[in-house]
Amino acid sequence: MRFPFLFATRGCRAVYRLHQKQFLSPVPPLWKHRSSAAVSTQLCKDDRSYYITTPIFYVNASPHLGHLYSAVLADCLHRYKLLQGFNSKFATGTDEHGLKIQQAAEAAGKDPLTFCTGVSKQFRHLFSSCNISYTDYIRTTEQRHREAVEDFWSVLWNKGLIYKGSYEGWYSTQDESFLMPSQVGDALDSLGKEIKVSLESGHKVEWMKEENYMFRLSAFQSQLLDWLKGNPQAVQPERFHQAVLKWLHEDLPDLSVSRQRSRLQWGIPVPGDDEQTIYVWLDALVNYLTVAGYPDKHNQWWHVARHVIGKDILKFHAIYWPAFLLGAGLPLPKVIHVHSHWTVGGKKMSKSLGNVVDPLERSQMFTADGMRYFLLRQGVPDSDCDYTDDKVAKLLNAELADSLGGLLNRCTAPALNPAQVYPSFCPQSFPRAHGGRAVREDYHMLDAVKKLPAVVEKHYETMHIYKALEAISACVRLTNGFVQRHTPWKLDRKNSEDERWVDTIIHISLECLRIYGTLLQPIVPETSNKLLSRLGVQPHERSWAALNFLARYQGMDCPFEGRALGSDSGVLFSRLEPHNADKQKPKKTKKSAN
Ligand code: ME8
Repeated sequence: MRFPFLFATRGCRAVYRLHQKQFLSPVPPLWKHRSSAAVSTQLCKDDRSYYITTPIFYVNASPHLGHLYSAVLADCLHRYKLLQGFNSKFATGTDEHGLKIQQAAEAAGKDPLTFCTGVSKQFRHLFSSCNISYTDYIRTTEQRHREAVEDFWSVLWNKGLIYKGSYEGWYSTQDESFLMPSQVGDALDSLGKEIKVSLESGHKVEWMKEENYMFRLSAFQSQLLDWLKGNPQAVQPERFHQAVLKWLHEDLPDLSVSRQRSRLQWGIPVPGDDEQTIYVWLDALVNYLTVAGYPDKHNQWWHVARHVIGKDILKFHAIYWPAFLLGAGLPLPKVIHVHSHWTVGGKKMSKSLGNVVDPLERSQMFTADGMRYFLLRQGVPDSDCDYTDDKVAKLLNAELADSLGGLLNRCTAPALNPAQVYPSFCPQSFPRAHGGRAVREDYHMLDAVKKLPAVVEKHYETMHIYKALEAISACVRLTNGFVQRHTPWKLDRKNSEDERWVDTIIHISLECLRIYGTLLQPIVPETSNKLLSRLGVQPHERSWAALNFLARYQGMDCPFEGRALGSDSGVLFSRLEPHNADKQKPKKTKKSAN
């Protein structure tokens, strides 16, 4: 028996035609899914486990700046949680199946696995060059992943959520995505031929019609709405949460989750049907479970999963993935952290425009920490940002070399700190009540630095890293202002009162630097290490719990007071000379962005 379904969308009618052949069992009751999500929230309350992921990246082309950005964001959150004493798992990796990869391997004249291994290694090399401290690097061609996908498929199948049908509609191989007619527009290809493209990505789409397996996505519309309405933090920032809600108020047709093997060989066969290959997005999304230990050992990690993704793959993560998970009776991700895109010269990076930024090359030019700092300081999750080499050089010179590096240099230079120690704080020079040598602005600075860890924590939690860095940078400026205001180099160390004041100024400045160095560890791990080592701060004194700014001012002991500084290993961050910055114009590259 056949049941035709017609889907109408914003004026475009009846283009998706789905013929249902089999109906195995009724859709499981809604309350079942709700209870699993509710349990997950409950379980998480006092949990010290944290699990963060990046998208797994397609291996059809070399890594580009956007890939590094996602990885740096996730790495920053992972490192931050470790500093807070969490047990954190951080996964990244490569997405290696699907038509797009099959075609790229063919074009390269390589067998698909050899091709994938080569590009996957490039991603790994980039990530290790940029200190991306993942704890698991997954490739979807691994056996452990295949087993997880097969199990996951079987669970959905056994629950009657997958059925054999036939799909007719638009498909974009570049995006590996099915599109509604309203998402498709007209365009001309490079030869002037009329083609259809995805309005969102600009990639070419083709009409496809084939027998395959369908997932009952439509059955989950109201549960997805309930989840999003009940968890306003589930998709962040807010504008993306709203975008998902909007999509969910439109049609939600069932989703094709396999392709005919004759068209797509490079993928995991459907269990029990060798004529069909599992749709690459279902395959890819399950990677997050594979890493967590699915199907047997995922409980510790799965209920605390957080995904960092770009805005381009929001629908897959905030609609398809939660629906699959609800179907499988698994908890939903705690948060989907979405970020916007990097453009170059105001345009999307693309091979044809020749404006693809090679992140490895840039991290060699600007150092790994330099690129990390730039991406996190300038990248705004809510809106697209434009990349230029000039901006990188200017920002790094101003904030890492001059402001932070200059402050460290001043306070540790033998001229001002001849004993090379963390000098004493004198409460009479800087009393809690006014009356010493400190002025109003100095109290304001102390107050700002005291509050800084809480401010940074708030922004790290919501992945507004640029706001955390803005706050740190403002405090660094205040500390530089403090030193500048009191010109300690003009004071006379032979006068004991002056000496106590000079020492107090340096003590406070080093305390500020210790706070900045500690808070910056997730952003610029090498530079922070250099800074903290120079201050003589031991590795076990670098956690969030050890922050405790200016204990002496609070009337407590300071473990650093009187301690010898660490050895001088040179400038904190070398200035980039303007002529270097000039040379760093975007080059044409052979590598592709999409
Ligand atoms: O979509 N700016 O892989 P992908 C910032 N394999 N980030 C960008 C970016 C840009 N211009 N371009 C890409 C896939 N990204 C799938 C994912 S997950 C189960 C499967 C980042 O290689 C961003 O995170 O096309 C985006 O979502 C991701 O790379 C897409 O990488």
